[in-house]
Amino acid sequence: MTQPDLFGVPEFGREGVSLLRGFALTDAQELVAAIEAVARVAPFRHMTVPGGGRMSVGMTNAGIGWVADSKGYRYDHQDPLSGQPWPALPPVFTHLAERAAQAAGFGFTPDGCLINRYEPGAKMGLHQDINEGDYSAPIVSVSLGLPATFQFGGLKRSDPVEKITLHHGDVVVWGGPARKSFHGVLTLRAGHHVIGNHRYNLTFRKVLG
Ligand code: MD6
Ligand code: FE
Repeated sequence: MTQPDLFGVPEFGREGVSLLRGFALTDAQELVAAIEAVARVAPFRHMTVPGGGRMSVGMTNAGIGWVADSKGYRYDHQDPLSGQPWPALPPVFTHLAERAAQAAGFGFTPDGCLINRYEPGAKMGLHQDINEGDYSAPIVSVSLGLPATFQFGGLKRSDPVEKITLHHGDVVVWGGPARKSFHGVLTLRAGHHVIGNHRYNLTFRKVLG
């Protein structure tokens, strides 16, 4: 069932963040098929971060891609595994991201999408998304599959965090004063879901200013 936009209601009233419950539900099957098509060309991989750790979340990209390696974090047109350009943004991705941004009051066309795959046990530590060229653009985040606990903090790592469960089909649009907030995902708990027993997250960005 599609639920209404909950922006501004007590469940989640943070300025600059809109939680669109179920916004991607009607497109979910097509989105998953598109993710799997991207992953046949550019497989999910566990990137190594500059400190030497291996990320527990599997990642791939469409459009301009986010890459981590021992030298740092950056955006790149090419997949370092293949030396080929990342697969193009599937039209179903772009269209959904544009509609979600519009529903949240932003004009936005993404040029890149980081695709995260969480198996049970995977997590993402608190971080800021600060490698993009255009901070006036929001980030549109789509959750598919198993539910996860998302943590929203403030502009400092030490600021208190608020937790919210993101379910299959939920979309978060995140911009303006919230754009550089710390955030993360708690360890994914095992469960069963019709799309597979994992979670996908799509984060759409405007990388080029
Ligand atoms: C995730 N999301 O939900 C990871 N970043 O799996 C993010 O890191 C994220 O959801 C910026 C804005 C929205 C997000
Ligand atoms: Fe992020």
